[in-house]
Formats: sequence, structure tokens, C-alpha cells
Amino acid sequence: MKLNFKAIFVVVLCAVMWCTAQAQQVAIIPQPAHIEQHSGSLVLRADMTMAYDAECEPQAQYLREAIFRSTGFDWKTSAKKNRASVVLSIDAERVPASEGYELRVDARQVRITAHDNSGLFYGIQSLLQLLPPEVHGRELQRDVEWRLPQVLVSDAPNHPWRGMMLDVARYFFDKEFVKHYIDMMAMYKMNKLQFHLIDDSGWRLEIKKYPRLTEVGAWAGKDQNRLGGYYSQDDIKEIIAYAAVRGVEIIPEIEFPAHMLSAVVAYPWLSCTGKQHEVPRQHFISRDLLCVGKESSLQFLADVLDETVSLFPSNYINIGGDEAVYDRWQECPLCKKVMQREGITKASDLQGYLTNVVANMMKAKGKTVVGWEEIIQRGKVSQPVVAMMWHEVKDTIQATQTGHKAILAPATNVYLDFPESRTPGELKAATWMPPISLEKCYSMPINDYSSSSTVLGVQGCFWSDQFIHGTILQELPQLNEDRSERYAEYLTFPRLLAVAELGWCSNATRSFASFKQRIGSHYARLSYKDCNYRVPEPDIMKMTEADGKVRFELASPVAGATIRYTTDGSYPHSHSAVYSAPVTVERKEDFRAITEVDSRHYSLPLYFAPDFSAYKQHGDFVAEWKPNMLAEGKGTWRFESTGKMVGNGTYQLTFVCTHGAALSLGKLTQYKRDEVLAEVMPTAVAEGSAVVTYTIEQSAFEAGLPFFIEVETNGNASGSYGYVFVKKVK
Ligand code: TNX
Repeated sequence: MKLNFKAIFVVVLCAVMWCTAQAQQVAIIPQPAHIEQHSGSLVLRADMTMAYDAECEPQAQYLREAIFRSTGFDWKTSAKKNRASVVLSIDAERVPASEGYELRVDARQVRITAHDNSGLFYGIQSLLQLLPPEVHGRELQRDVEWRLPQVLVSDAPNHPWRGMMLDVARYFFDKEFVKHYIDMMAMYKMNKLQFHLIDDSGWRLEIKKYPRLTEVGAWAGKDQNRLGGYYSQDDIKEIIAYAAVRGVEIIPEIEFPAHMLSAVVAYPWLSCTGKQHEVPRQHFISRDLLCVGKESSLQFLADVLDETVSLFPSNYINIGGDEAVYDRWQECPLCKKVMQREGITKASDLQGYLTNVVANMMKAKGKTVVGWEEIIQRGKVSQPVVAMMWHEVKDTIQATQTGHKAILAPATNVYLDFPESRTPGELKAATWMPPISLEKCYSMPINDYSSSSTVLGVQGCFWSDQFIHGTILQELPQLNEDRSERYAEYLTFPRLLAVAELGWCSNATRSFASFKQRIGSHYARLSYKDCNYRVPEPDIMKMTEADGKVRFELASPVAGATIRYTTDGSYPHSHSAVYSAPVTVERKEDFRAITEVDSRHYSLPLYFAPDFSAYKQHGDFVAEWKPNMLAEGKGTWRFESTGKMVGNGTYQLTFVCTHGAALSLGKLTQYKRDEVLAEVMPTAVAEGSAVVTYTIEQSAFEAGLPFFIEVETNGNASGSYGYVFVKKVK
């Protein structure tokens, strides 16, 4: 037989090219502004060398260590840039955009040229993301070919502010976790950490002039059972230095006039009343504010801010300012005096006055004040400040109209303390707003940045009041180690990657479809970084309903993961059938499928919520009752309504009996945690008592608190089933 060598050669060549192409899929997050992929690659070796300008030293060291840790290659420094295999330089003329970089990989060399040190760090991150995921490993990885595709990336961020807020006040995350969080932000080119150091439930920053802030204010409970902690000034310096190499600026947040009960516990004279409180163990918004009328409390503020800004090199200082309730100021003779002196008529406008005083004080130190949106909404503030818009994106108009800047941090899209889904089995998290899926997070509207923009960028917020002191996490015995930290990661990832892309990319380069495709290979990178994440449910590529049957075509959202499924409504496990081709079932509720990354990491099953379209006129679904939830004769049924009646106004709650015995319903009581808010009788009963409506006037809504409804029931003896719906009518 005569072998056709030419044909064999072509086949082999094609196979090699196909394999290389498969392995070399470029999937950088955030998506670079410009990227050209060339054919060919470069394989890293132990005998490579690095050359760099002296000013690149911190980032060169970072790269050398990252490469050594995972590959074991101990690259030597070379003096000759044209001979070295990796060349790092800073050249602001060649790369004019701030934080920008150019990354070139050709057949013999990697070159990163950046505008500044941040840009250089970002070029290195893109380089690492071009290598196999093992490069992020914390120890030596064996049998990996460290192949880089040949590329030319030229990249710079669209928005100058790409932030995360970490709430270390409600739950104390230790120094190591904070560093890890910063490292993860930096991997995705985020550059600002708002460090929420103070809240009612804890004071976390050592202030030498006021030692009781941390001796007393950092701890809830007593003796060996006390919980909490704080950062010494040395810890802070260590965290700042760690962040600086990674281009992350740390902006300390010193909250006032509300959300600072921990300071009032330490020094009761700070408040108007002087009342002695305890550091709370649950989400709580203190009504005892910092007194604006006392010289001593203003001096305290000045001293604390002085010590804080001399510790943190950032040009910004965040003063919090959210959610104050002004009754105390209204009643305080000293505060009233200030109002008179300043010609202020509303107690709430005292906050604007205080913001101005502080903003002027900070300006003298070369610092700009940042705070929650309330700082520009309570009276006139003449010094330009930066407002963190946490309610609605459209409210940034207020900043434009008053000459301030703004950052988008809307709870609806970028509050990562909300769960991703309503799927049964989802870990508990904040409920005062609906869940935020990865797509919803990614789809936050944001305009492209220009130097005249009001909006400087975007900031994700990670609050920890919902699992303060482990109260929720005690329910998760399987997460025994660092459970709160793992849980914080579960909520933060993968959504942090979406927030990163919102800040980095222009609208022209941002696309959820492309992001979805790129993120698939990032889960492995997160794992090598030892970072927990929420495993996404399988993607439904196509669902066809025909002849009373449903056909599912699925795909794994995680590269390399397996999909397992059941068709009898049971929960899939590690021995369930592996999905390899479309599956047809009779009822879609009976089809369940999970994404299995490994035996310990898998998603929740796909979930199909019941169809409520027949009840549309009653509003949104709140709760469901079944016979086993109710007493046989007279009794009360209690259910949670958190997140269903967001904001003050008039609401109609409708109880619809769907089958079984119609219930007779009596008095309804609404609770905010333990406090009774309303007691009402039905306002309408229809369809032979199967549809009962109540009207509730809500005037005491508070974000972050749980709400409950309790209703008197009678007549479940023969079994009753139904739904509760809510509609806002005013
Ligand atoms: C509202 S957002 C708060 C925080 C809570 C958060 C919980 C904002 C400025 N204030 O105090 O932690 O809700 O989601």
C-alpha cells in the first residue's frame, strides 16, 4: 500500500492547529478595548529572563512571584531589553490613557508597555489570563504546558472608578480575607475599595486619640463570647501596601451622623441624649445620631477624620451619611440652636450643613468627600462632593444639577448581598429587594465616561448585616471552616466579574453574550485562586413544547463541567444521569438538572416557578399556604413578606384559595422584625370567601430589616390551599 504522506501531513497539521486553537481561546475579563489574535504561540520556559525599568519593580516582582509559584520558573533579570523574554516598561507617551497598557506576545517575547504602574499591573493580569488557569494556583502545578497565544492587546479602562464596598463593620473580616478580596478585585482590574469600617454593630479602625472606639466599640457581647475585632494602624498600613502594588486605592468610610452606634456605645456623650447603649448583634439602624450641637462631638469628628486621612493616602474620604432618622436633632436644644444660627428650618438639612463643614475641613487637607447619596439630598452642600447613588441610576441628575459627581451603586443591580435567584435551596441573603442574577447585574445602564461626565464609574456593594455574627451561617454545618468568608465569596462571585466589566468597558465593547462565553473558563481560575463562587445552573439553550411534551437542550455555563439530570422531579446527585443529548419530558416541573464542577461543587437544580398569570389582577406572588401549614380549627399563619412591600405606601394583600376548603380569615398583623406595624381586618371578601383582601398603609419601611405577616385562620379542617399576592395601590 502506498501511503499518501501529503494527505497525512495535512490531516495531522489540521489536527494540531485545531487542538492549539481549542486550547488558546482568548477569554479576558474585562474585555479589552482592542485585541488582535495572531497565529502561533509562545511557550514559557524556566530559562527565560525579564527586563524592566526601575519604576516597574513592584509589578515586576509581583509577576516573578506569580510565575514562580505556579510554574516553578525562577526568571532571572536581564539588563538587555531586546534579549529578554519578558519586557516591562512605562511609557506615558506611547500609551496615553491613564491605567492603560499594551501587551504584545510574539514568537520570542512578551512586552508590556503601560501608562503607569496600574496599567502595568493590568497588562500582567491580561497576560496571566492568556495562560492556562493553573497559573493562578497557589502551589507548583505539574505537567502543564505554559502556552501563550500570540496577541496584541491595547487596552485602557472606560471609567476611572471601578469599585467594591466591603462591609467589615457588621461582620469582621480579618486582614487576610481583606487582602484576598483586594487581590480578586485587582485580578479583574477594579481599582477602588470602599472600606466600610464603621457601623452601628462595630468600630473597626484603631484611633489612637479615642482608644475606647476599639476597646469597647469593636465588640458585641461579653468575655469569651464576644464577637468582633478591629484593624490596628499597622494592619491598615499592611493592607494599603498590599493594595497599592495591585492598583487598588483604599477609601476609608467613617460613617456619621447615623450608623455609628458603636462609637456612641464607647463615648455616649457623642449623641444628643447621652444614653448608654450596647453594641447590637443584629441589623439595626440607630436613632441616636452624632449631635451637631455639641462642640465636643464635632471635635471628635475632626480628630477621627484627621487621624484617618493621615493613615490612608487616598485623595478621597468617605463619610457615609446614609439612612439617618432626624428625630433626635429635632428635639435637641443644642441642635436647634445650630439650626437657628445657620437659618436652617428642617432638622434633616443639618446633615447638609455638617457635610459642608467636613468637606471644607477635608479640602484643606487635599481630600474630596465621598458619601452615600443622602449627602447631596439634605440641604445645600457648596463644596463639590461625590455621591454614591444607591437607589436609582436616574437620580444622578441630582448630582449634575448641584455640581457634584456621582458613582453608580444601585441596590437593584450591584448590591452583592442579594442572592442571585429565588430557586429553592438558594443560600439566605438580603431580601428587601428582588434577587440579582448575573445578567441583571451586567445589564445595569451606564453611559460611557468622558471628562465632563457626572458619573465617575460603578461600585458593587457587599454588605454583611444579613449574616452578622454568623446567625445565618450556623445553618450551614457543611461550611465549617471560614464559613462566613466562603459565604461572602459565594455571594460576590461570579457577579464581581460583571461589575468589573461595567466599569472597564465602553458600551461598544460590552455584550452579555460575549461575557457569558468568556466567563465559562474563569470558574477554573477562581478555583485555582482558592475563591469560592456560586456555580451557575445549566443554561437552557432551547426549550420546545410540542405534543404535550417538553424538549430541553442544555449547555454547561462552566467550561469542563458535567450536567446531571433527573426526570422524576427528584434532586440530581453525583450518580444521576449525565446529560449528553437533548432530553424530552412530560412535565417541565419534573425535569431537574445541575451543573457539576466536581463532587463538592455543583449548582442548584434548574427550577420552573409556578405560573401565576391567572392571578395577575392581584399583583405579585408573596406566599403559598398548604393544609400542613395551618391549624385545623382556629389558629394563626405566619409568613415572611420581606422584599415584597418595598418602600412606604398603600398595599393590597389578597389571599386566594385555589382549591380545598375556603378559609375564614380574621385579623392580619404586620411586623417589622418584632415590632407590630399594623393590625387590620379584611377590606373585601369575594367569590364566596375564596378571595379576601386587606389594605395596609406602610409608613415605616426600612431597608435591610425582615418583615412578617400573621393572619388569623379558621376552617382548615378539610384542607385548604392558596396563594397570597400583593399590589401597591398608592
Ligand atoms: C441598606 S445601602 C443600607 C445598609 C444595609 C443594606 C443591606 C445603604 C447605604 N444602607 O445599611 O447593610 O441596606 O442590603
